[in-house]
Amino acid sequence: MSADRFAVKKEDRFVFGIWCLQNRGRDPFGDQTRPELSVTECLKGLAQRNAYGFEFHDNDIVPFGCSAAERDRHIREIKKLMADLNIKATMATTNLFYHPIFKDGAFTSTDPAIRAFAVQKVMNCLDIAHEMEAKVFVFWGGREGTEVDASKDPIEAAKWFREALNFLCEYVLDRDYDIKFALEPKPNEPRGDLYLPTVGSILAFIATLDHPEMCGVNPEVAHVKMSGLNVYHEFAQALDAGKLLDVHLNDQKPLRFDQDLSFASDNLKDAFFLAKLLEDHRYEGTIGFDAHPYRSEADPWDFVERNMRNYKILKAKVQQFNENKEIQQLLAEIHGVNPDLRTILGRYSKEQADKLRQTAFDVDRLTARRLPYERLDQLVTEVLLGVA
Ligand code: GLT
Ligand code: MN
Repeated sequence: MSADRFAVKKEDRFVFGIWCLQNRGRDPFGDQTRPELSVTECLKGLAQRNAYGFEFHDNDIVPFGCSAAERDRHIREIKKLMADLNIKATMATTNLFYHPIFKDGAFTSTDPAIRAFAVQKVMNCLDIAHEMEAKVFVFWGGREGTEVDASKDPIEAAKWFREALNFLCEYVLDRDYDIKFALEPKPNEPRGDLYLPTVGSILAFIATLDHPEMCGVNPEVAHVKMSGLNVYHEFAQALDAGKLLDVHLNDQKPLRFDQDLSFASDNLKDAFFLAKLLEDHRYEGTIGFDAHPYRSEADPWDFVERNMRNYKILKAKVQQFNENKEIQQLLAEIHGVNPDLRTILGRYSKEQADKLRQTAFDVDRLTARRLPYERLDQLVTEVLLGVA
């Protein structure tokens, strides 16, 4: 038997949103094209393929409005299945976007009763997350936004959003749950404009919360590309801040409607650099995929397999990049200049400032230095195309 070097292992920590597997191929212009899988079928299929775990919304596993007894039964059954299949629930999130009650927002609805209902729904979901031992709890503000800016003041909306999150942080502390919050940015869709559209806006917002240490970011490739931003840089911003708690890998053609394509199916280079970021900096969270099989697929399994496989292939390419002699020589040349000045800006002191003032710079020489980026970039292309 020939060993597949890209065979998925538990330690790859691959997880999928249940909603991705249950996606029925419906879109705004057409009806469903395949049957919805049961949660049991989803978990069995993931376990068979060695996925580490799954992410879920409250209503993916407990129907909206069901009784307490029904809720308990669903959770009991799912926990048994998880134990039998050796598969973990790694992230939980609340569906605050599907039910029409949230048509003008959940935490940022203009109606305080709806805001309170949303917080109550999240509290119930936090209880479920705790029971399922999910440690990351995502907030994707799918309905938090506007089409009509006359309808609400964004400062007021931010205040409501903050109030809800502060309340929920206290709830987690009060219950002593081992759970952290991860906010997921998106620029638009389903609302005309969503609040908290980018990683940077979320980081700035977190700094205004009562418990910033409990909150981080869950960036998604497609959402970054919908904004026309750089995927590598956006994810890096969260990682640099120590706030990258979860990731949603997928793909997307830039500046279009939310496509939720498979990871690395649109732009290999973007995907490569994202894998490089996560591998080089030893990101420790799970590798989550949030995408949909093409509408033309009869079931999600080729989709599941290719997402995990693409990550593993790109991870191998990252290693190849890091071990490529010519690439490393070029990088050493680019970064190896003026070693004696490397720490001059280190930490400010009067002496350091004097030293800097007295340093003479050869502007012409610095300007003229060689930056072999055409060659460097070509080598990336050759690594990716398998000819390096
Ligand atoms: C929804 C959305 C995703 C979010 C999920 C969490 S659900 O499908 O498109 O980006 O991560 O609520
Ligand atoms: Mn997502």
